[in-house]
Amino acid sequence: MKKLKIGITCYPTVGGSGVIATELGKMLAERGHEIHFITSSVPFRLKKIYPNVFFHEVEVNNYSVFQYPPYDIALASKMADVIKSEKLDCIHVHYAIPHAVCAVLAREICGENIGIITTLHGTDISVLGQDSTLAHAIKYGIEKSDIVTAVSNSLKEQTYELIDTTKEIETIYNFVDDSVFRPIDAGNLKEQFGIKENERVIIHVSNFRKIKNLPDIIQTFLKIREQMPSKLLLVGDGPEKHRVMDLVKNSPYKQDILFLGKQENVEELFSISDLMLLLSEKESFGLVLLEGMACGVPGIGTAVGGIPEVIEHGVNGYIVPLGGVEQAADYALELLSDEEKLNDFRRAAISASQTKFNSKLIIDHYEQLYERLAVLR
Ligand code: GMT
Repeated sequence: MKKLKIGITCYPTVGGSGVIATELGKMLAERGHEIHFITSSVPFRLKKIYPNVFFHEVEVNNYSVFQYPPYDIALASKMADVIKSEKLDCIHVHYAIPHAVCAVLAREICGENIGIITTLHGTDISVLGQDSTLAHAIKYGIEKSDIVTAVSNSLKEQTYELIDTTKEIETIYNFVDDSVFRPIDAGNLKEQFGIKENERVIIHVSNFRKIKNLPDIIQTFLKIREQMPSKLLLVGDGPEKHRVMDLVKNSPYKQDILFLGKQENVEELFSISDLMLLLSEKESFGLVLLEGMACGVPGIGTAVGGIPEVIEHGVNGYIVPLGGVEQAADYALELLSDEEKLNDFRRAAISASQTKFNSKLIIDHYEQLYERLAVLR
């Protein structure tokens, strides 16, 4: 197979879309392709040095005449430079807004026939539900892309509902790096957190945005804790954190809720966990569920967006309606008190991460799309 030169643009900070874009870049580099990240900072999971991975920083000059720094124009201009100077075969952008629109503009600026692949991750489409002023720009970014993918069937359908387009959208599920996300021996980590042998460990990992519905995570845990010795690990940080701290401050089980903040090696925390909760109001996929599943942690998630495509109800986790705190707690208690069933769910979770979400097959799929685009050059 011909080695390709692929440009990748994403939000490089913490977030599932940035994780997927970065992991994709790393795995493609390991297959010998040349990867050019065009982003505002080095993607946060790009820890290792690869001789065939390059980073092109988008710098925005904040001249006093500009009311807002022109990031999108700076990005398009940088993309145009890199397309020309590095002779890219194609460019893969994550998010229609602003990245797909910037890529289309870059193509115009440099006057080259470069193929654009856009992956939709959810937030730009769900924002549209509230902010119709961006509708035309999102539609334009989607329709001018050569290939559009979405991370779940649910997101694909939602896109068609909100955007009047006949553009073909292909679902390509998210994946995880299974050399990192796998059951590992976390040594005496449980002990270090003061978790006793007889206690079950429940974990929630997110950016603590309102849509992550933290109050339901707390309510569910408190119902579990009333019946069973257990600890809740809350991993992450964000706008809702203080509200959540307020919610638990008068609870008799306050000491069983551990706020761990942002953590780098979440796989170690998954490896001491028995169950994950993701009770979001919106979620196009829920990458964190898959990370946990690959480490052998079954999840309970809401019947929202792509979550039911990730969790197979009654096999590797449970699906509850949004706001279904009672059901979530009942399922959790049932599973956590039956060792045999829990082990079956753990095995099924690992198996799904290796089959339905097999990283090798998913990278193969993206590679085929890049090849289709490269022939346009
Ligand atoms: O969910 C977030 O707050 C971050 C956002 C992002 O841009 O990373 O996540 C979106 O993309 C992820 C990767 O595809 C998905 O796993 C998340 O479900 C999706 N978030 C939403 O749809 C709200």
